Amino acid sequence: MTDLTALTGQALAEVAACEALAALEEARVRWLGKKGALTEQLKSLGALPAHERPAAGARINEAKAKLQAAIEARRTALERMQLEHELAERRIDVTLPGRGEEAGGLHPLTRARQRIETLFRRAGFEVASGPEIEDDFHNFEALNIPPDHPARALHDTFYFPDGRLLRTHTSPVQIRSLLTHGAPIALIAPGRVYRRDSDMTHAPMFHQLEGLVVDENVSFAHMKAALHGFLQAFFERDLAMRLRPSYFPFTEPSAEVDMSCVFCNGKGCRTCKQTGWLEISGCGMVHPNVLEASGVDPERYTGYAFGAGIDRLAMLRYGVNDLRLFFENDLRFLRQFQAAFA
Ligand code: 2U9
Repeated sequence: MTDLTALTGQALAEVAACEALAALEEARVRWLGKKGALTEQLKSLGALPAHERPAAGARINEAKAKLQAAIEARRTALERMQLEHELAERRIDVTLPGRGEEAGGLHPLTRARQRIETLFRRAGFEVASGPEIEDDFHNFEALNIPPDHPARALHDTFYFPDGRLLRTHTSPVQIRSLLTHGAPIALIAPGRVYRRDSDMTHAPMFHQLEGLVVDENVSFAHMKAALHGFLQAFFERDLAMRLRPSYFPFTEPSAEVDMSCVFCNGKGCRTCKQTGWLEISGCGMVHPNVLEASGVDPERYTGYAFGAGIDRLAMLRYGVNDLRLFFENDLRFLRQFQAAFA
């Protein structure tokens, strides 16, 4: 066996001379690692006569423990030196003011949607949602829009190669709800919808609110009252509403919903093009074919449905004159909604 005392002395001296943590780690591996000099000593014990082995082993372990302790002590000292050095180099002025936290806010379209949901829940409606990628049946067929129907052209649909599509309205949510739960039912379906048009007043993705009530003896008068009540609650004012005859494949009879202009109270202004009225929604009695396709007996049940643009409702409530502002996420615009309105 090499002289253990001399070897230990050399190791301790090397450790004491280390000026950096990396060098200390190298020394540790050199002496105590798997192939380290002191570890090798333990391996050579086998060469000694059996009665000498326990004492020699104990001495080697003692030397290893001593060196280990010296390395730890040196590491602590080097770490402290490094910290002190860094503290001296990088001064932090703890008296400087903090950067501050800015309160976030909900997007105006989210606020409008939540407001709509609260009002309809209060009136006994459920809030339903469904997939944005739909199939032909739920988006068109079940809504009385067969493949050759001219209304398909108006929808300007985004198709996937496999024939699936981005829903052009949230009506498929109602179809799915009817198929799953049947009648009676009262729900609204707010959500994103997609159409291939984009200009000053149209975005390829916009937000729709649709509603559906199906029960025995549901009438056009129920629909009119529900829509008028909603508009007055949403805009928080006593506004007038009128219905004009219209056509949708999924409702019969169908109507366009106008409300008195919220900017001029019906007197006539730029926004309502001097008419005193704003187009806000479409509605009608659910077509018997639609009830049938959804597994509901049209002889027993009737229903009403309506559809409106959430983006348009939000523009009118918050006085926003350009739809694109909702999609640009300009903080100067969004900040104005932080606490101003519900
Ligand atoms: C089922 C049955 C009937 C939904 C309806 C409208 C009238 C309507 C437009 C308003 C502006 C869409 O956002 S918009 O472009 N919608 O006028 N939507 S009735 O009718 C349904 C829906 C589901 C089962």
